[in-house]
Amino acid sequence: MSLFKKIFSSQKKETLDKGLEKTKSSFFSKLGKAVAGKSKVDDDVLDNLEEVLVSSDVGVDTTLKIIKRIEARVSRDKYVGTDELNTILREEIAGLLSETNTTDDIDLQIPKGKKPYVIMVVGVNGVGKTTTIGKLAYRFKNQGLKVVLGAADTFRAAAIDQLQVWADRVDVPIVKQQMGSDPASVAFDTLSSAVKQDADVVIIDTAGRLHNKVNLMNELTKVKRVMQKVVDDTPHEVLLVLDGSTGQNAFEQAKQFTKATEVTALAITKLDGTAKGGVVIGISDQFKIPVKYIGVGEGIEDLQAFNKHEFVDSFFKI
Ligand SMILES: Nc1nc2c(ncn2[C@@H]2O[C@H](COP(=O)(O)OP(=O)(O)OP(=O)(O)O)[C@@H](O)[C@H]2O)c(=O)[nH]1
Ligand SMILES: [Mg+2]
Repeated sequence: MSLFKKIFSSQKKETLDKGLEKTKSSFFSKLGKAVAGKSKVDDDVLDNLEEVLVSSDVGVDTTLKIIKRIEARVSRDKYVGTDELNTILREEIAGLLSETNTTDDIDLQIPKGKKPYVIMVVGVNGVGKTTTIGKLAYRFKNQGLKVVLGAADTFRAAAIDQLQVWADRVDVPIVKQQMGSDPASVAFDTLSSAVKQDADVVIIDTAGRLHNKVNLMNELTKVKRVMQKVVDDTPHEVLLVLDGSTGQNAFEQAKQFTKATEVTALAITKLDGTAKGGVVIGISDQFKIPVKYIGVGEGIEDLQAFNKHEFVDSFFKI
């Protein structure tokens, strides 16, 4: 590894460590209380552990799965000390993440043959779609890819302006129309322009309001259909953005969006400043859609490609 890469990856690790700090400290202080005065993992400890996992937003189903697996180990090995609990938990969580993130690819892979590669970004309002798009554009541009943004959230004028700010910041072209115009038409224009410019990646922003779920989902379907008039197998990715700090609410949103549209990748934002980082584990397990990115701050570089090994390392590093 080059020196530059080493420095860069250690900085990245630091941001991840910092981003997960709140989740970790809350989790381990609860875990400490759960095993206080106990040397052996018994039913009491498992009950307490269950509570710790649920209250850390891992979600009930995933928690039960983890507890069952630990129970099986305890009954097999007869004596399992509470001092081993960290290691066991770490192994089980790493195992769960590997079931969904099956490869070691840690970024959306942009295949050479598909030009433009179209990523449609969806999610309810305020979760961090536009910010994530800006950070992603920066990331792809740094990889030498030509990026075009499409402002298909035409619901609010500010939404278009916000994407414009990111386009300027990253210095990539944006295709937009006026507020209130048809999102599908913006998406169509964006793809046409991207084809003309021979762009590598297109990222489409979409509106996230859910007060009329049926409308929103119909709109997404229409955007998809119209984009297919330009490039027939688009979108290549539907990236669902979830706000990690909303805990169980993020599960609910994932449920609704996956019902309505085929989601291929997840980005979980705002993990900095929240103790609810356990959602990453539960959502990855429950929806079997790979978490591809995590947001650990508001800055342009605060989007990390999700690396399951680093995540677990960082989480269990005391
Ligand atoms: N701390 C932190 N803040 C974030 C992160 N990602 C986004 N935000 C902030 O969350 C707020 C909402 O982000 P937007 O990108 O506007 O969200 P959106 O989904 O596009 O929202 P709408 O356009 O209203 O649907 C902004 O203040 C962002 O700076 C993150 O990873 N960490
Ligand atoms: Mg937005």
